[in-house]
Amino acid sequence: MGVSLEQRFQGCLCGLAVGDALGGRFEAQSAEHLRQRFSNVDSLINYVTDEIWYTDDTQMTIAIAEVLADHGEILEEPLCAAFVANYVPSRGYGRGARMVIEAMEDGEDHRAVARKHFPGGSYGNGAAMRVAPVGLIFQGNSEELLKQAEFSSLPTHVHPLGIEGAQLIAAAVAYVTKTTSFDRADFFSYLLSHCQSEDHRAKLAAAAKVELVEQLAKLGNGIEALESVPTAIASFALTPDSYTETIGNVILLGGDTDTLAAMAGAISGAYLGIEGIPARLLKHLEESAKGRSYIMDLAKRLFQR
Ligand code: 8NA
Ligand code: MG
Ligand code: MG
Ligand code: MG
Repeated sequence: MGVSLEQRFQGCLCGLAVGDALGGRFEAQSAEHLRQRFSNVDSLINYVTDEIWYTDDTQMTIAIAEVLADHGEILEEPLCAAFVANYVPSRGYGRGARMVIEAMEDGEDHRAVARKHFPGGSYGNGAAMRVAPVGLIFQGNSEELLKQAEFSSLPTHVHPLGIEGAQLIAAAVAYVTKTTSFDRADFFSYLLSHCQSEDHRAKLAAAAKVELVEQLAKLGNGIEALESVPTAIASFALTPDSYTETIGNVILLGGDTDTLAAMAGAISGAYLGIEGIPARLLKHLEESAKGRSYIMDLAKRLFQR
């Protein structure tokens, strides 16, 4: 497969944004309802005929990518500043994330808010949904990859499962960015080698066994890292050669559709490159100040790093 590294960087960020924007149209709907509306993935994809707008998932990913492009690593202060600068609450943020970012905005002790709002910190998928650029930049160094993924989580997610979800998505992006011919068994053993908790290990083992679209649902479609990260990974591994199947199959699960498709889309785009995303979908991605052109350019800046 002749995909350049630069195309993979663009594929990853645009794959995330398009997945988020398409999935965002169906957030919190049920699988039953979606299955009635769309008989298959093609009908879901064909539904896109006008501009699609991304949500918090892409907005926070842009913040992380900006920090990496400027500094080459995750630094807490610039990262919090970038979260605040990119914050548009109407894009749909998790309850905890909103409180933490607003504390940052107001110069309050946001770390205390992040630790206290949920007991033990947030195990939501908010750190995982935004971590993909870390996987692109630190693809060559596992130890640094895990550390940087953790740093990118900590401002909002201090719960070990919230952090580990981010580490797994970063590892998946790193793995596929280096891969030209996808080997499913090797992919899952790589991910397991980057995973400590019994909870995520069990889910990853189940994800590795998924061979039919119908089996994805049992992995979960929720807002928690554990109920969405393994699902997104399994969807990519099921259809590595199709971006639309990878995002479409998780959107049709219902629930946290934007985040499932953002994570699955980032991995798929990093593997297939920008050419793997149908031009028709890409064309409909919002062209706002930080829309399609900005995201493409940000991917270039990251690549030059
Ligand atoms: P978060 O940190 O607020 O966590 C998300 C949710 O997970 C919380 O609201 C809780 O329900 C639950 N949760 C997390 N940790 C705990 C805990 N320790 N104990 C009990 N419950 C807990 O936000 P986040 O950034 O992790 O969330 C990411 C999600 O928020 C993504 O799906 C994203 O798309 C967004 N989101 C937005 C909307 C919206 O308003 N449009 C709806 C759902 C999700
Ligand atoms: Mg969202
Ligand atoms: Mg405020
Ligand atoms: Mg979501």
